[in-house]
Amino acid sequence: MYRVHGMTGSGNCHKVRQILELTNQPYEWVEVDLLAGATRTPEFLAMNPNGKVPVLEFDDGRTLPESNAILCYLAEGTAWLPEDRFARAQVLQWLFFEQYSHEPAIAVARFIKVFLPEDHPRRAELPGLVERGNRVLAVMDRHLAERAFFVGNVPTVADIALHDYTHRAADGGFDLDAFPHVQAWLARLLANGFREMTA
Ligand SMILES: N[C@@H](CCC(=O)N[C@@H](CS)C(=O)NCC(=O)O)C(=O)O
Repeated sequence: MYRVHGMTGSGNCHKVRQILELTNQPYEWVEVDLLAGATRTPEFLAMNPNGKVPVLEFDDGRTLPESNAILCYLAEGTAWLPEDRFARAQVLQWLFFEQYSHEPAIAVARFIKVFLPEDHPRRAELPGLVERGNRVLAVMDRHLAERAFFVGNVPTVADIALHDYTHRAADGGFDLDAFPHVQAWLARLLANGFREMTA
C-alpha cells in the first residue's frame, strides 16, 4: 500500500489522491503540517530534499516527490496515461504547462489570498498574477473549445493535473465565467468521477 505525505487544501497533493481514487489503488494519507515546519525536518528532507509535499512512499521505503511525476507513475498501464508515443508526449506537454505557467500564477494567487494575512507584502503580486493567470485560462479555453479533454477522447493525467487549481481559481480572484469551455470541462470531469478539493 502506498503512503501519501500531503497537505489537505493543496492542489498538488489532491492530484495524488485523485489518481489513486480514480484507479482504486489503496493508500494511507499522512497529513504534513507545513506551517509547523514538518517539511524541514531531516526525516522529511530524506524523502524529498526539496522539502515539499506531496511525496509518495512505497512499502519498500522508496520515495517519489513531484506531483506530476507521481501521477505518471501511478497511471502507468492505465488509460490515464496513453501508450501511444505522441499522445503521451502531449500529456507531458500539458503537465509541463501546468507546472511552468498555470500553477505559478493561479495556485500562487490562491495561496496569497487564502493563506497570507491581509497586510502581507506579497499581496502586491496579485494584480500581475491575475493577469498572467487569465492568459493561462484563455489558452485552456481555446484548447477546450474543440475538445472534451486535454488529450484524446478520454480524461488523462493532464486533466487531473489541471483540474484542482482551476476549479479553485476563484479563491485567487479569477472569474471562470469568462471561460465557458473551461467551465464545461470542469463539469465533464465531475461527471467522470473527479472529486473537487474541498479545503
Ligand atoms: N512542483 C511541486 C510543487 C510542490 C509544492 O509547491 N508543494 C507545496 C504545497 S502545495 C509545499 O510543500 N510547500 C512547502 C514549502 O515550500 O516549504 C509538485 O508539483 O509537487
